Amino acid sequence: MQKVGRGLMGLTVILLAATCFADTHWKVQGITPDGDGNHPDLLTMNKVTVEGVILNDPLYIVDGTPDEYAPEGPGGMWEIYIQGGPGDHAGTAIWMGQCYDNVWGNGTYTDAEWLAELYRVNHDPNTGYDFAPGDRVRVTGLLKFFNGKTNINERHDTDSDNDFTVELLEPAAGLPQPELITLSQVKDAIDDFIFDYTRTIGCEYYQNRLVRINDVNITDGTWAPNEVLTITDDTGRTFDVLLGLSKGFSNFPMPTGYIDVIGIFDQEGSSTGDYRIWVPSYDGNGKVLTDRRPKPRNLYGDINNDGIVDFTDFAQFAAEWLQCAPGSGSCN
Ligand SMILES: [Ca+2]
Ligand SMILES: [Ca+2]
Repeated sequence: MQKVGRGLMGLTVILLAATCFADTHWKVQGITPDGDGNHPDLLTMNKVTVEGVILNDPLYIVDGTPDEYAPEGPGGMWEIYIQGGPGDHAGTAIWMGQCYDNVWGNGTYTDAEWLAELYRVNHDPNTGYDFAPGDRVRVTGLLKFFNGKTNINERHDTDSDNDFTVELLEPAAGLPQPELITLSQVKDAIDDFIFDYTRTIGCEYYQNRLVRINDVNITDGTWAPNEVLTITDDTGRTFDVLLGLSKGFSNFPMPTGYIDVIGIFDQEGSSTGDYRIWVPSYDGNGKVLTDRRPKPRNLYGDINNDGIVDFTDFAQFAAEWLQCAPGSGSCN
């Protein structure tokens, strides 16, 4: 009897470890008054676990193309943002690069190894399910503070001990409703960033989460993938919008007049500034800078989404003939 009891206790401990020990994103994103990360495991080899909903397709924000000889690193990159659920008002970026020797790290994945790593983190290890925005997942890995936020990554080291894992909790849970904010909540009257290290107000409160800003104009910048636009509201406050790598930013014209913007509230640069809204993709709707996801009208050959299958679609098809998406498994 005693043996059975102990066995059950052991099983209970394992189950608890598997289900209950997730950190909140709020804790992971904790900062000092100077804006630097203060999670205790930034200084240990303890892996932390967070749970939340995937906000983006990695290929829409960073280039995953293998390049093991990238002269200045990091070669291919992969990044997703995970947003916490109710009661956990924060989120965490999960990042991976191919060549760390040139970017303050150790080791380089060969192109084949890199594609295998991409495949590994893009799929649930237990079922092979292919992750997409809106899936709820559990991420376990090491913490590293970089340029204003605490990320989960490999600490720039290809040693498999430094791997992080992404596991499926709920497929197609749905993207969170973007939180509606105004620029006056993140910029002050003289258009400086509002930084509050307690994260009660200002930019840090929204970091790594999906937000929506209504009724702004695009007033500066370049309309093309991976470029930065400036948006301005009627009070004169401005904000940077980083466009993702989606071909939507070249295939469709830039929306004009008053528009709304939906994107990931991001910080990259300093610890108390350099905030931006990162919009991964655009579907050409003309009103909201966002991608409402595919609208194929039951015409899967309508690549440019204009409601007719014709030579414009064929040209796109021909231009991408035999290209493959890194991490999909088709490029190996
Ligand atoms: Ca920050
Ligand atoms: Ca078409």
